[in-house]
Parts: sequence; C-alpha cells; structure tokens
Amino acid sequence: MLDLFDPQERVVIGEQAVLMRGRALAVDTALLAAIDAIAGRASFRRMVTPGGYEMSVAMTNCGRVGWVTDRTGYRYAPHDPATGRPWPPLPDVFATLAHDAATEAGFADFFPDACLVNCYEPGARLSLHQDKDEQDYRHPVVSVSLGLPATFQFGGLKRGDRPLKVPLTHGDVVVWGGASRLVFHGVLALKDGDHPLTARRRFNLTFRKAL
Ligand code: MD6
Ligand code: FE
Repeated sequence: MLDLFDPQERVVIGEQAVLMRGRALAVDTALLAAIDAIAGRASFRRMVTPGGYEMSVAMTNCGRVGWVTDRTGYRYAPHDPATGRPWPPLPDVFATLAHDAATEAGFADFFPDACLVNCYEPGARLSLHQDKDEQDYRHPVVSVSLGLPATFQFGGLKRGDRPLKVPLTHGDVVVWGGASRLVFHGVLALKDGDHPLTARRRFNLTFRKAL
C-alpha cells in the first residue's frame, strides 16, 4: 500500500550527529507513562551545581546509575541521594528506543546504563555544556524530546563556537557521537505553552553508557 506519511525525517546537524524527527512518536504515551512511574519512585528535583546554583531544570534518573550534581561535583551514582535507594530500572520501551535509534544513526551495540530525565517548565534552561562525565566517549548520546517545543543549541568543540539553533519538538530524537561527542550544547529558556500530553512542560530523556 502506498504510504505518503514519512515519519522518519533525518536532519544532519553535525558530523555524526543526526536529528530524527518524530522517531519517538509511536511510543510517546508509553514513554510518558514510564516517566510518571519513575517520578513516583524517584522524584524530580532541582539539583545544585558545584558552583552553588540551583538548576532551573528538574531532574531524575533511571538505569543502573544516574547523573547527579551537588556542591562536591558531577558524577554518576547508583543510588538516588534523596532516598538512598537504587534508581528505578530502565523501562524496556526506553532501552529499545535508545538502542534502535542509535543503530539507525550508525552506532551499533549501544546499550545505555543511564537515563537522565529532565523536566522543563516555562523559563527553565540549560546553559552550554559538554557531556563528559562518562567513561568511554566512543558511545553516543541519545536524546528524546517530549511535550513543549524547545530550542536546542548545538555548538562546536570550543565553548566560544557559535551554536546552531535546532528546534526540538515532541517525539524528536537526537543521536550524536564520534566527532561530535564532546560538542558544547544547551537549551534556551522554555517558552510557555500548552501541550496536549504534557501541559506546560517539556521532558527530555538523555541516554548514555556511563560505566
Ligand atoms: C535537553 N539535552 O535536550 C538537554 N546532551 O533537554 C542534553 O543536554 C543533551 O540532548 C547530550 C546529548 C543530547 C542532549
Ligand atoms: Fe547534555
């Protein structure tokens, strides 16, 4: 049967960095239900940076280890510091999506052990940073956007490199690694809006092989 719908639009945003528009749409409600379940066991919280600033993005984690920050630094930790309990396990729908998207982007054998779950409310932002707390930079990072749209900044290997502005909307998946693995990136302040599935929020899942 002729199928005119092309849900798999790919946009190359850098060397070995690809945006797969709508790649997560088929499982969006399953992803959001899983986020709800995770947050029920490990609440979203605004963590403090080593510099003493409270982040505007609220975070939680699932997987064998979770990304945390406090006054002593950034690290991956097997337990939620708020409760002392292990992070909730990676749901199958998360693991499958991350693995399959990475494979389609040219990164075989990606089995993430960490998923950072970010919750943005209007005004929340993430300043330019590199993801460099992982042990092996040969593994890519897979990022899934849900809910309100945001502007993603995709820069270069130097903080001063002028970033590309990439709109990320509900269901988008970004995979990057290799030559782009240590690129500076960030998210501009979230604009207010009302999304049918998430109301006034944006969620982002970032999958990594940390250990
Ligand atoms: C976000 N994402 O989109 C934040 N990091 O909310 C990230 O910081 C990120 O999307 C590494 C790779 C992909 C990302
Ligand atoms: Fe990042």
